[in-house]
Amino acid sequence: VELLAGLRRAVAGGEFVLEYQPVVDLVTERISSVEALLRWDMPGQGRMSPTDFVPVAEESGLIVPIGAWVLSQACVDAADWYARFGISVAVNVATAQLRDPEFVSTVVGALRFSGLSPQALVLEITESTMIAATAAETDAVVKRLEQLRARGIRIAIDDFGTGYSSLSYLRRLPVDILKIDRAFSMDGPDGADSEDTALTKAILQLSHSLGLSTVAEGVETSERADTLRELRCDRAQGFLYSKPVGAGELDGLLAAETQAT
Ligand code: G
Ligand code: G
Ligand code: MN
Ligand code: NA
Repeated sequence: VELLAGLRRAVAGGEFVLEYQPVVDLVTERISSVEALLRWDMPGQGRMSPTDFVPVAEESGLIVPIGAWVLSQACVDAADWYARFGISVAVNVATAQLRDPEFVSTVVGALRFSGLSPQALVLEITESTMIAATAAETDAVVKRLEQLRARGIRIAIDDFGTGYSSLSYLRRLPVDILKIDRAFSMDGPDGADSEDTALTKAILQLSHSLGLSTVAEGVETSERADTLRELRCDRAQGFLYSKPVGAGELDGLLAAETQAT
């Protein structure tokens, strides 16, 4: 209850900030996009991680206004990076946002306000979006995603491989990008064990045969990056390249990369 009251105040009080984690092209090793990650700076109490407050925000429905703020802030920040560096931005979208009939106009509004090109925006949804949804809800979500894609916005499936209905879900949802969960890069000496690598290989074959672009999450070692490159994974994200950083720091990373060429 206390957390919920705090979250209500946070929306109005400007207590949220965004960090950005680079996503690197495995061939060029340059930043091609960033993922926006929400942080809550509680006055006098430090920063709280989204894993601790997003579930509460989802249950209470507060994720809808919070998510609208995330979208508009991320689009404003990314408009500059896209213009200067061609970088796109990925925003996490909760199930409650996708079920909101106003969601398409919220996204379109954020693009208009910021001037960001729809081609520079990716929406990350998770496999759990379809679990416990009625057929009518599923149809409504699919229709919204199709409307967004028709405008040039891309859709990514986040944390792929850890949910329940991965394959049927891929058939149903209009998606462009598949993000392989970091669980597949975490367990062994090169960051993954042989079983993880076999599964990663199968996921990459599947995604490529469906014409999807691929991002591996949680890449912490150059050995893992080499394996992923050999398996033709397109892009990677993880501590090997950068942890999530503030907008100012990301700006510095992008500028340094441009100077290096
Ligand atoms: O980077 P980090 O440890 O903070 O992310 C933890 C989790 O919180 C991730 O699963 C991520 O998808 C989720 N998350 C981060 N930012 C947002 C956001 O803006 N909206 C939603 N719905 N989830 C987010
Ligand atoms: O949206 P998603 O569930 O992918 O959220 C990304 C989460 O993963 C964030 O909490 C982020 O801080 C975390 N993360 C990003 N890179 C790495 C990594 O290389 N290793 C680990 N263990 N966590 C990571
Ligand atoms: Mn994500
Ligand atoms: Na993820």
